[in-house]
Amino acid sequence: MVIRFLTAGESHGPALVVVVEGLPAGLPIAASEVADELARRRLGYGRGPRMRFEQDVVTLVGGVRHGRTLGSPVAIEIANSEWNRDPDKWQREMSPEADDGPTKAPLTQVRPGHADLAGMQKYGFTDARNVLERASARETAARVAAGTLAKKLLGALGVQIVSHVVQMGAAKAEPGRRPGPDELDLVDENEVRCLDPDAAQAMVNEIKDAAREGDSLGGVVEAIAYGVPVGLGSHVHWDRKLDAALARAVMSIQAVKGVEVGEGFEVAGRRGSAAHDPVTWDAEHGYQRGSGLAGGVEGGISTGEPILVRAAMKPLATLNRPTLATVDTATKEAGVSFKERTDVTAVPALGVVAEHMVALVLADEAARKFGGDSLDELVRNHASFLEALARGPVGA
Ligand code: EPS
Repeated sequence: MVIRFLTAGESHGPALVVVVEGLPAGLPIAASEVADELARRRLGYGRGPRMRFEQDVVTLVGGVRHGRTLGSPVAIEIANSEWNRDPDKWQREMSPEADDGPTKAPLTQVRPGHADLAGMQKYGFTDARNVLERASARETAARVAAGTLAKKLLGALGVQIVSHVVQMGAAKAEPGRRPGPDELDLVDENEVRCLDPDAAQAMVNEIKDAAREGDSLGGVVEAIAYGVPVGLGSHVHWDRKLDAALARAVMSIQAVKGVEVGEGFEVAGRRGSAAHDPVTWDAEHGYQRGSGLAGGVEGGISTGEPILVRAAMKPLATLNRPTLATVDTATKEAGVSFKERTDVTAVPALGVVAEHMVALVLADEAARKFGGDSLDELVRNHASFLEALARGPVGA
């Protein structure tokens, strides 16, 4: 890996932090750009109370000077709004000091579907809070911060990544209408981040119904990367395949249970003669694929077509009216799972997080393919590859 990142921090601790290593020097970045992407992550009808008060205050702690990266690791801190605003609520409960005992009763009515029980068994905990604080999707804020840098790097290579919601609970958008590279603002204007107005209304209604019943909703998003050059990833080894890297990155997002590249599941039911994108060539555009069935990746290598990644999120495991059958790990008595503050759905936010995870994978692969210690060098190498490709044995 050339560009890698590590996040740390608990949902209700003082802050999340992320360190991104391997970025070239000279990449322009402002804390406000990270904050803008974090604000997009808070969007969406059906988000919980935290998204209304959370400020996501961003500090660039290292690796950036006068608005540009230095080539050293970039460290970003995202403060948690409640820590100082309501000191009695979390400061002692989440204190790292041995003398500060917990202020709340241990959480033992573990939530089916969350990391609670398996995490307690694995780490030997008696309080699910030791697991849930890190398992929480709050951690995706740190990923979005790292992904903002990746998006900026890709932007310098002409790559743009967008996302949208195509399914919320049982409400599905008409297939085929996808945001273009410049339509991200249009998607974000919609309260469920869906471009199909009828489906968007049906999605809002689904969320209202679920909210009324104290229930939660999952759904499906698509992330699309435009302008990705041919040649990222490789067929030569399993862990160099671009689609595999994308699937892993997107599957790692909290509550995602399915990932598809292109029309992976659809084409499984077709004959081979109707399952592959025809290759065409003309002097103006070079090689093109007549359809997007492969999702822009063939043999683990980007083809130059838009890359399409679809992700399915399960309904959140925390319910506002808990009805999921469980066992209290302290008493072994049957009951229902505990209630934490939660969202009715986080599917609109999933799209934003998926964009950033896709960006991190593509930026890493671009840095590997084109190399360079400065952004200028990386951009030059990218341009030189494309020129050589046009002149090469098979032409562009
Ligand atoms: C989230 C923050 C969390 C949850 C949610 C996602 O904040 P809090 O627990 O303070 O409300 O709202 O996480 C879950 C629903 C979950 O099950 O983990 C966020 O910032 O995305």
